[in-house]
Amino acid sequence: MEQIILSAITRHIQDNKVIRPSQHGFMKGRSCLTNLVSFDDKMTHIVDEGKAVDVVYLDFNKAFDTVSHSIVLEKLAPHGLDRHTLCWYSTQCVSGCVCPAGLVLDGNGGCILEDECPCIHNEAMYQPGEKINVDCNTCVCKNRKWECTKDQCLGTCTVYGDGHYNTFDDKRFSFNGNCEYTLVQDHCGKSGTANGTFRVITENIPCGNTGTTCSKSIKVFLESYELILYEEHFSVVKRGQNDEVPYTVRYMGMYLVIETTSGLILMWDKKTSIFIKLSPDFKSQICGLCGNYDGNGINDFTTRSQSVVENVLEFGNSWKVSSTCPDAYSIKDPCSTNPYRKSWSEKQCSIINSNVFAACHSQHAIAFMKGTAINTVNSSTTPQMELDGVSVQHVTSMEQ
Ligand SMILES: [Ca+2]
Repeated sequence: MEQIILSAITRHIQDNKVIRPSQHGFMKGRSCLTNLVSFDDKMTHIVDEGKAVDVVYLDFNKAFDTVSHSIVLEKLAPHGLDRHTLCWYSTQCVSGCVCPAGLVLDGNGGCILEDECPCIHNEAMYQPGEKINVDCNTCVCKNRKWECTKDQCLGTCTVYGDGHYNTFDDKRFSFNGNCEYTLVQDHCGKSGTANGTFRVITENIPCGNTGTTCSKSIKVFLESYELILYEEHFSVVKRGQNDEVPYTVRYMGMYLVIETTSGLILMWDKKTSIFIKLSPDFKSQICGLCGNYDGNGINDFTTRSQSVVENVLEFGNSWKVSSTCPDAYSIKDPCSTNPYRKSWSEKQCSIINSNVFAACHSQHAIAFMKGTAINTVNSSTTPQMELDGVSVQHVTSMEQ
């Protein structure tokens, strides 16, 4: 490559007669010998003419390679060598050149040592040594890679809005029926789970003129206790004799949190969102609309009779508590049944895609967008938008 550039520049210099014919050093076909012959010829001609000759010798050897690059570049520029060609000779950093040896680009136009390379998580950059939390684990950025603790985290099943579910194995689906349904229980008729310790049942409470869900009633069965969460209130029904209370109740911000001694944690926003958390000890030991928690989302549509089905209605209806309650039928797309509300609800929900939530966009805001827009279309009163449990009132006040 250097040879190609050199020959192109040499040709250009020769063609434009930048170097005088008296130059012999570093010229093709010329040497010290041709220099001597030429000098001798000129000198003898002058002597022949009877003139005196004085010779001054200068040793340029010492100046060799000591000429400042900037002076050379300054001299070459007027002879028609453009900026890009001169860049080959420049020792200064100029746009388009690479990082010095041993350094790498940092992605922001600077050069850094390889050890100082950042790590990336959800499109954000983190410097070496910085920590992030992923579920219950902590990850540290080291040598461009995340080094994480490997603690077993609690699994989470989420039920939100108007019949939207996300199972323990992260399968999302929508199912909207007007019966009581088993969300999760640990007595599934399999060996080792005959004696269950808990069962969570949910029922949608319709409102408005379209049958939209405005709240949920939740029943948690624990031994001889029945906990009822309904219309923002919490009540307990106790059956039989059992002095030891198998749960605790506390309030965390907008959530009511029930923690049972068997390891189930239920968070309720007192409206339509429920988060159920379970330790990995319950993996493959549970069943219901929250799936079987075996780490595989594909088999989460397992019916009460333990068969895996494709159809969400067949799956959902199998988890009815009362067999006399009518089956749910196919879900109508509210955007096509209420077209006049579609653009309004999209405008209302566009707040989730606005700058207020810019930092969340790479996380999961967009995934919730569809569900929230549909809920807004359905709602005949105030918008019932929820973003992973954050109400629209929260969102609006944040923006203001
Ligand atoms: Ca599963």
